[in-house]
Amino acid sequence: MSSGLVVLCLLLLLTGAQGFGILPGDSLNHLEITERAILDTAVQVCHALAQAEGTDFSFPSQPYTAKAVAVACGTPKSSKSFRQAIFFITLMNVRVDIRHALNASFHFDEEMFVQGRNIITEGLLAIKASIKQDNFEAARQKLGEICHPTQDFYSHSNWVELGKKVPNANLIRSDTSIGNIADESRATCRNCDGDNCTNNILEDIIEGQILTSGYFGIVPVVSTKPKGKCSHGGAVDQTSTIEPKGGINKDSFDASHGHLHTTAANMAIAATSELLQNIREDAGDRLFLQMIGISKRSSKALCFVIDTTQSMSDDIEAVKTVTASIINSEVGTEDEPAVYILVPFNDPDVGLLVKTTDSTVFQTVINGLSASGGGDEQEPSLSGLQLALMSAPPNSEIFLFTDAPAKDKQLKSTVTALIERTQSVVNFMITNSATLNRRRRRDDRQQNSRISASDAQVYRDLARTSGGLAIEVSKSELPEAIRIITESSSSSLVTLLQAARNPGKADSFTFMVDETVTDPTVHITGRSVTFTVISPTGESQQSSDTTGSVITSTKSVGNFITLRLKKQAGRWEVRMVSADPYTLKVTGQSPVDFLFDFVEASQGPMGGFDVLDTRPRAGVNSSLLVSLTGSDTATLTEVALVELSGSAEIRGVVETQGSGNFLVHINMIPSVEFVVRVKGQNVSGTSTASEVFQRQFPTGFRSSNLTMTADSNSILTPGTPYTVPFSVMTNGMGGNFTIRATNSRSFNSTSPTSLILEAGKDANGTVTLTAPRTTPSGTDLTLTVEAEAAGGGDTNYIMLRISIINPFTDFTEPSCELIQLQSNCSENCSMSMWDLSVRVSDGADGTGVDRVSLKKGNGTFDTSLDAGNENITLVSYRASCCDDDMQLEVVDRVGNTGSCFYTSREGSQSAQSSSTSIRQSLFLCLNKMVLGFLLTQLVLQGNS
Ligand SMILES: *[C@@H]1O[C@H](CO)[C@@H](O)[C@H](O)[C@H]1NC(C)=O
Ligand SMILES: *[C@@H]1O[C@H](CO)[C@@H](O)[C@H](O)[C@H]1NC(C)=O
Ligand SMILES: *[C@@H]1O[C@H](CO)[C@@H](O)[C@H](O)[C@H]1NC(C)=O
Ligand SMILES: *[C@@H]1O[C@H](CO)[C@@H](O)[C@H](O)[C@H]1NC(C)=O
Ligand SMILES: *[C@@H]1O[C@H](CO)[C@@H](O)[C@H](O)[C@H]1NC(C)=O
Ligand SMILES: [Ca+2]
Ligand SMILES: [Ca+2]
Repeated sequence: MSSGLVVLCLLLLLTGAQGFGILPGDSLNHLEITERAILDTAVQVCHALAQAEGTDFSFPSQPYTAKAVAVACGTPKSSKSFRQAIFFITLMNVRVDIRHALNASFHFDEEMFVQGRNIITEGLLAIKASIKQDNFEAARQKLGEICHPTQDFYSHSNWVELGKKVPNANLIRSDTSIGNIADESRATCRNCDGDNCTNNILEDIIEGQILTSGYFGIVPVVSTKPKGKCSHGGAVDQTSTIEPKGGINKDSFDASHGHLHTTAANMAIAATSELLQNIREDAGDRLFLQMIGISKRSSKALCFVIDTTQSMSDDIEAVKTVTASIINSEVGTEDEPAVYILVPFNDPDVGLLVKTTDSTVFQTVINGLSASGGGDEQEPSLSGLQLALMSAPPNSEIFLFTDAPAKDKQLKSTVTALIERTQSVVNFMITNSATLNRRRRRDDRQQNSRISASDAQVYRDLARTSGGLAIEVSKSELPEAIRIITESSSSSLVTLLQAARNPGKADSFTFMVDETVTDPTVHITGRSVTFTVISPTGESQQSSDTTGSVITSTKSVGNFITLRLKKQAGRWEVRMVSADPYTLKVTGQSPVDFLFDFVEASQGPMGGFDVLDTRPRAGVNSSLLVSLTGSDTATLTEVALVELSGSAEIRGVVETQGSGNFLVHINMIPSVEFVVRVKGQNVSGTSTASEVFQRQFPTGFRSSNLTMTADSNSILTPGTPYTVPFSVMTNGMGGNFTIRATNSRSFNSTSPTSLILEAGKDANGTVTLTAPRTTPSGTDLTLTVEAEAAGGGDTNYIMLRISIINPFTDFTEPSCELIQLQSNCSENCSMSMWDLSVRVSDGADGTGVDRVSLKKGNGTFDTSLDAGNENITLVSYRASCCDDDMQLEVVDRVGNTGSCFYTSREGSQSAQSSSTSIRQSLFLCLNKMVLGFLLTQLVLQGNS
């Protein structure tokens, strides 16, 4: 560990258990570099937006935090989704060190400049395409991936040693020169002077401004490093033991070029910010902010999965009414869903799925629903739910309406896996169930219930795993039930406790309500339940008490009871008595919450931790990376994995990582379904009083004896078969395992249907799928591959997010052609004007000009389409001679962005100041016409 925190690269992971984190010292790692760049850029964008909208903006104090930035942006409730986006992007960044450890292109090692840049520019176009289709999760994944090489460039190449003061803007463009790259045969380094590597890059390389980077290898094979080339350096890099010895990386303070660590890290932050700005310019401010989790709307989706068979007409009417009321109360607020999703299902048809951000469109679609058909008394409800889970963003809230048993119960384990992976909450609104309170049965128009107790159990199990509720009511009670359950849905809803008992038994449950929690509410589902609620001061109220001071309101409908508690901080208790199965869920509103992922020590040569896309391994140790949200002062004190249906728990050891992150080591993952419960201290800013808080993650998790891995390029090209090789291994009993591959778009796919596993040995398979040629670029796809032991005892799965991107043929930004520039500027600039006209086109093979905007200059700016050729945009500009510079931003339809610079100044003044500003401007594309114009000026000046 003495080597400190390794930065920007592979060595990050080589120090062992501290794969990512913050050790003493000021070295910066990929996580911090990425987070700082995102925070900085968010502040800039929110500031620009506020200026454009004429609203106030107060800069948060430094160092920025997700919470403070969300507040400054005027969207305090986005604090959690912003943190979540940063968490995900940084983890996808760090993953590159594990998944692509030895692929030099991802790290700009071995002079792989062209290959490294291709990863960045192709990734950029994929991100832009995904954002255009509102696929923010896919965009974040790719962003994490390309941030990695973007940052490594400054640590692994000699850019900093060449004396550069700004990032290499050509790394986010595809048609320019990256720089003067050293020939393969050219020597670039000499031996270090012992441990002192400050002077090992050859003088002619520095003087000639020639770009090189270090070679890296974990085995000492001479052939991996051409003669005379620099090495990466450090204990693990075996090429650095071969002449020229030593290295040039700036990953940390004690790296070979550690004296330049801070410069390299700051340059990496600036370069990451430029990358983000480039995405912003294409996406626009609002969509860009939404991609990083900042929105004036909730980050959540509102998703309805509705049975539309004959018997459902009352339920559908109830859904229409409630949709209208949700939309009326939430539109324009921070609780308004980011997206609305509808999945109708009939028998046998499931879908079509409707996904829209427009509440009016959604209401119209819902109003258009009608009930008909359905054939027999069972419906494919789990197929509908499966489609919703695969298509909705993670952390969605889903409501499923049905009055029939699932016809497709075989999908239960697939749906359970999807719930775990997407951490979505599913509430089942079931009418016509046999477990209804019999007294109410008379209200029903349909006398014969179709859903038996065991049929309902499928829905109850899925609701419980998701942290949702299975509400069983009569058709006439449905509107009331929906109203109660949607009332408490809000973007700041937190879960304090959740438990289930099946079979029912008397049990007592305690939970902490902290100062930040408002509206503490208990939700109970079950039949013939009695309970006592005891407040922190010892007051109690029983279910039979109609008055009392502890419960402020009770609402009961069907099998569902909601109790609002008075606001009192401290330790509460609920004592439950019932012989029937029941569930208990305690929620509140609070900004303070947590996120987490299971992480696993990588088996690869580089060690480190990677986020699991699968269930964690049963019976062995494991780790969680936990991130607290909504508070800059809270700390985590306890993490426990608690059996969902019992009270046994396993506590972890918490290790602080900084930035609100904590690594938690668990000795043994439970072998039954469990939930993750945390406790912490919330130190409030205004007083010294500490507050203990408790939160629980809604999702129930399971472990597995199966391990699954799958890897593939995360970009799929339509019309071309896409293969995903995967492997499965069991640590339990071998045998014949069922394999299922499912994708969210029902694309044709092939995969083995079973694999024979021997204990401890892996078996391999491949999923091959093809997207139709016409699939739009930016479409997302989720693919789940499941393996299930005979008899369904043990299941594991892996879920991959794939972006569908059409092969780009357009890698060039639009160009500007100056038609005329007139400047009759006199001594007194305010008395005179200059004007110009420019023709902007994207070339014969281009996708066309998407937009042209004025980036600099306060003159009159106009654009029009050329009457003779729609692919040409004409620009006219007229400004005062006092405002003598203007800059255009030109963007094509796939997001290639360039800019064109013009000035009214003449002679030496013009040429000099223009070229300086071009060199310094980060996104300036020096297009050929402008260059021509300036060169003309230079030549003119030289002649005179
Ligand atoms: C390393 O070498 C440089 C130049 O060769 C010298 O200026 C510097 O003092 C040396 N550093 C150490 C720690 O010896
Ligand atoms: C894993 O295997 C062990 C031993 O074979 C067994 O006891 C345990 O139940 C299995 N766990 C799961 C989740 O199947
Ligand atoms: C494995 O099970 C599948 C179906 O469950 C069956 O089709 C296949 O033949 C079995 N394989 C072997 C080798 O028994
Ligand atoms: C899927 O495969 C079937 C048969 O191989 C073919 O008829 C169908 O057109 C394919 N569908 C798509 C969307 O490619
Ligand atoms: C499965 O694939 C992995 C990696 O691709 C390989 O190491 C392993 O030997 C393969 N196993 C079998 C049984 O083919
Ligand atoms: Ca049916
Ligand atoms: Ca173009």
